[in-house]
Amino acid sequence: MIKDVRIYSVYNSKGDHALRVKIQTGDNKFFSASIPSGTSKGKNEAKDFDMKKILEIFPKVRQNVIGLDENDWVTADEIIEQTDNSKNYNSIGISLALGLSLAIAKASTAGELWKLRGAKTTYKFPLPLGNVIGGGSHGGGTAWQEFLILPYKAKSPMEATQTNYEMWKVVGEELQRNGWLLSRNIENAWTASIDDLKTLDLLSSIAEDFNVRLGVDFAASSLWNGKTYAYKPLKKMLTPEKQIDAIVRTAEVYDLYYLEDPLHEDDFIGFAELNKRLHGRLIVGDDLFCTNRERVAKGIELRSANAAIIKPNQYGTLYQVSKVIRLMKKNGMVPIVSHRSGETEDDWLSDLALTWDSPIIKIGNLGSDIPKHSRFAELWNDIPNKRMAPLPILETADVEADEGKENDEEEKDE
Ligand code: 2PG
Ligand code: MG
Repeated sequence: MIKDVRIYSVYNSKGDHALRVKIQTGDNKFFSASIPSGTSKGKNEAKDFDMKKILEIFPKVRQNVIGLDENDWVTADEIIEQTDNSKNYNSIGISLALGLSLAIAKASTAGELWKLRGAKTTYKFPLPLGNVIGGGSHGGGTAWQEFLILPYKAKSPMEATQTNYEMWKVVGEELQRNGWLLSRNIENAWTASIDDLKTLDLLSSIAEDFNVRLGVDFAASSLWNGKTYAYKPLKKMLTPEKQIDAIVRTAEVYDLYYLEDPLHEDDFIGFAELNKRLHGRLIVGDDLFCTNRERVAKGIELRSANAAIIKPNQYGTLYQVSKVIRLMKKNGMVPIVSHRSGETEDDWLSDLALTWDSPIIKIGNLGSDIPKHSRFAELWNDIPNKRMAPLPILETADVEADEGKENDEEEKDE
């Protein structure tokens, strides 16, 4: 039984406030969770509050949580949702709702969150998608936000982390050697004075030595002005049609495997066109979906994407997010759990990637998301039945949907 709940204002990697929630169970054990925050947020994300407001709301929420059975995390999440009783966590805010949900889920698994959905025959460790050069609203010279690498041949999480780190270092040296290096941004990605395509020229010349596939988070909503995509550094405007053509060309020329938010967050139809034209590559919705169940359902219906970013603090409690993932898997959509650009010391995202069978995890390199990389190294040691997740096979979406069924029965029906 939950005996007490406390909250703290701690820090994230941007130096801003982050919420930490700590619960005390009847046997005097403590479990806590810290919540990150984003910079380039989607407009459909759940409501979040500052600490002043959270402190005002907290006493009422605390009363409802004290006395709950920490071992029944699904019912606890339902009580948290009832306490909020609004559409988008408008009354208690997402940080408090998710912080409680995570702390309780940690308690229900004695701190081993990867066991949340029971034992699996094999645990598939996700491939880490690492950010090497950045721009857009995260800071940097490029219009596109993140230039990403995926070490698809790695045989362990440690090898994958090392590959991403080594390549990040070589990219930095090359930028320096050419006089293009500016600095590092909030995700510890290099920032440079070269444009988007020159950045891809550089990365593709290095990628082969490291066995990585390339990806980009275009974060296109930050370029969209309501009519056109504005590439300020190039003094260029692209109509939606021209943006689609440019994305297709770029994906083919540079053999991009991963394309996140290539269009603005309301263009479900444009996404569907790209998804059709770029067969065999991951077309990923982040701001497009905001992890939101209704938006994901719309994307499935319109075939807007074959993958979606899962950021729990965009949407809701673990139970709510689990339901979104189940919907995706049933429809052959790949879930990709992701950090935020303002991260904390917490490592729950790594555990969730395992419990939710996310074949890819989007996290920073060793310089920015250390706890999550270290958690994989620890769990790789502890879990006997494991392997690295293979690259999702995009041509056979039905196979992916079937694989998802293996865990569906473990969850309560809606
Ligand atoms: C993104 C993320 C994480 P933010 O756009 O994918 O890299 O950024 O947390 O700022 O939304
Ligand atoms: Mg994104």
